[in-house]
Amino acid sequence: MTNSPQVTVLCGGVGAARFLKALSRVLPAADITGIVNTGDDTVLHGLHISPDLDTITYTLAAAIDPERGWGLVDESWRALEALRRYEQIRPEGSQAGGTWFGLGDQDLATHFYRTARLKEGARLTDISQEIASAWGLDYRLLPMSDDPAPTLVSVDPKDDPGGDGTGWISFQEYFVRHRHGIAVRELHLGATSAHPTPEVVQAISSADAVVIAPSNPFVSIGPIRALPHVDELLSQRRDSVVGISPLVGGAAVKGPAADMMTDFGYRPDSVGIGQIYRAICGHLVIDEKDAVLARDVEEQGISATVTNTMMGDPAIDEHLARLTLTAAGLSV
Ligand code: FO1
Repeated sequence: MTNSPQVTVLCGGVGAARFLKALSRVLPAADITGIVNTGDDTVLHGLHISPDLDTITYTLAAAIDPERGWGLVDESWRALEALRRYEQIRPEGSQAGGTWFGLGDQDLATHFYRTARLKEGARLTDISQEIASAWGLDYRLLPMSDDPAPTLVSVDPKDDPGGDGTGWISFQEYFVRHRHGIAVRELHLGATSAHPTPEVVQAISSADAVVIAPSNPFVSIGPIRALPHVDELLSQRRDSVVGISPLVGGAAVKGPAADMMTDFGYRPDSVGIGQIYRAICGHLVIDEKDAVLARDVEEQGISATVTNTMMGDPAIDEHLARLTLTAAGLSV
């Protein structure tokens, strides 16, 4: 009997969660490692929230709310509603009791547990695995770092009237409070002064293939790449690294990726994605609706695989997972 290959996936939130699920149709979950962006992490009400880890855990456990794509299905919001009482009386300048970030009653349990374990001195790496086990998952889900690595977003201060006037806001303020509806001028990736964990270094170096999930290249994959040594490790094994484009027909399946491509001077399509990834990946999977772009992708020295990347149907998911691994040189 031959061992099944070990596959590592660089992950943001929703698109990555769907791809990990798709991969489990062709590989045992225990052979799949997700390295998950923590640049989106935030502390609210004293609670440590790791949105991408949560979205992936809940999706793989089939407990995610399918409409929202975040938080738990059949959720109730009584704690958040109760907070509104305090939000009305807090002194000017206080952030206490804010209700702009939706924390459901059951979801709070995850943040309680993570925060309490961090206070006990546990590593986010171990805690994330404990949470995954509590949800019955066999996947290995690794935060990209145990160090804080917050992504900060620079916007026009006029677009952030209640802010401190600098225009620098946290990622969640940009994404949730402003519904990612304002232009981004610049990003500051806290990951540049954080460290990848030994588990992350090992998962990138020793996997049989590395996949870059269809996630935002700047704010989901960008922080993982910004960790010291990660780009170097990926470029050393470029031929077995395959990316999946998050853009289909010039638009993101979810989130602000296409707008950010334009904000940062890239073509908002799979050719632009190829430009961003060409140093670290040898292959790009693009959607069949973008088949005409395959030649332009390949002109950048990246092989292009064209298929349906819109996940959700079991047969399509399995086909995408197989083609992705085949592009990386594996036979599954
Ligand atoms: N996304 C929203 O658009 N609105 C919310 O109120 C919100 C709350 C939230 C709570 C916990 C959690 O784990 C995720 C949550 N998200 C929410 C999703 C999340 O903030 C973003 O989708 C990601 O950071 C982008 O990848």
